[in-house]
Amino acid sequence: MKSKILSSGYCFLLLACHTPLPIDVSANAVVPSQKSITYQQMELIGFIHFTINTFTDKEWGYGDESPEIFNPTALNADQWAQTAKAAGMKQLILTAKHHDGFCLWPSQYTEHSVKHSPYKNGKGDVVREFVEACKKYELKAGLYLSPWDRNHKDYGTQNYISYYKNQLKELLTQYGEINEIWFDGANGGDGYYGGANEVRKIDRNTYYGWEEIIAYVKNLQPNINVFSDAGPDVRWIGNEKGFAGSTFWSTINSDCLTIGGSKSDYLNTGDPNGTQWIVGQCDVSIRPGWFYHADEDSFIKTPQQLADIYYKSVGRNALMLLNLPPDKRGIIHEKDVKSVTEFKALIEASLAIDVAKGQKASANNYRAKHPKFAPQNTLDGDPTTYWATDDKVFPATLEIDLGEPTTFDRILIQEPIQLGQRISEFEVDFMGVQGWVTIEKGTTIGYKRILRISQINTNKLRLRIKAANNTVAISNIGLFKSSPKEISQ
Ligand code: FUL
Repeated sequence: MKSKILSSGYCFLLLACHTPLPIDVSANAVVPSQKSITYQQMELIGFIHFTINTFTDKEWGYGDESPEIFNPTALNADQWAQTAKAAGMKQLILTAKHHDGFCLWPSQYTEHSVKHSPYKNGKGDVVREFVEACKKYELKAGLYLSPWDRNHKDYGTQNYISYYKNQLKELLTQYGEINEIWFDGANGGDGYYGGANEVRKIDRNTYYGWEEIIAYVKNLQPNINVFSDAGPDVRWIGNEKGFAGSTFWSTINSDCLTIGGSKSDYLNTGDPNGTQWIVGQCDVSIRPGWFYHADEDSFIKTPQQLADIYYKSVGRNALMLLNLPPDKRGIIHEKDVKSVTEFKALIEASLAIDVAKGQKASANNYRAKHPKFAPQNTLDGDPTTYWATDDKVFPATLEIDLGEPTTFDRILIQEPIQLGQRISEFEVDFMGVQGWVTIEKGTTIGYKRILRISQINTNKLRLRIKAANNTVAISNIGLFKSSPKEISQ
């Protein structure tokens, strides 16, 4: 009996030794919230710039435009949402109010709105139509409410701040769930201002009282994502071309940021020592302007140009926010629809077949030799599983054996960002006839990095991570051969 007990205890001990509980990879001090991860996973979202400017052929209205000018003949918010959905977008953001102050909804706080326009005899509400269309097509809805208002007589005084908050309250309480509020950085300057026709300057740091406005917004919609130059949830990328820096950290110090006054280079790269996680968003228009202008009908970005932007935004750890401005009819022009639809098809074709999937992965080290951290986890398509090394292993080397010579020119790499953003230097090699050849040297990876390399044919690929701010972890690697329709940039 005694020996039986002894031997079963021995067995248990043995088992415990063979499957030791691994010490988990420690998370960074700055990690994204689940809300930020879900936001980042949208990857591609859209902008709808539409207002009185569409009818005056301007980019910035002065604020003295008559609401009578706003007269779309065939407004169809379903067509906006349908186009966005077909293009693979997950969210749309509408300019509820641009700098000219005209409101696309019948605000009770101003007469400068759709209620004095011929549209539906003043009974229309474009914000409502927009939100309903988004719901119908299962898109998240976002709203742009310009902090600058060139129409309002009180702009520059505290009365205007109360007006602005009242408008936020209308937008965030009357239309159901709003996933994003977009605070633009342009503010102060000349305008109509209720007939004063003058220049009004404001102090960007103090005038709006952003901290209080943001708290007010979050109180109305606790799950909302607030966009601005300074976040707090989503931040501008520092240019309107749609390009994130080739080094791009989701971490940044918001103390160094001011809405309307942040350094664009800093926004464009982020900060490895940043104390906040603020998701990067790359805004860009499909046309030269943000609003529709008939004379730009032949300057619509091609599917190839849009694909290039996709690689420089989504492929660099940020989101792509593509503007599709409706025309005077109130629908997205056929040429824009064609281009964005073809762009979607192009990206889909380029990233359709992952030749690494199901192949063999090995590494110079994996944590405690435990399956939870095995290199094979990078090829399972599951973003929650990952390969991780023991602490302080540099370089950390992951090798993919493709079994036979295989052709590809796109390399997709992902970090498990729930642990933070870590990698700051990596290299990629392929097996050539005479041994390993380096084809890419890079810095950051983050949620997603897509590398465009010249086409290679090889049976082995190697990722060498040379530096990181914490233990190395990679959740996913994919190898693809791009569509011949895609012109490499
Ligand atoms: C800018 C604005 O001034 C443009 O008109 C546009 O709305 C763009 C997205 O943001 O700052």
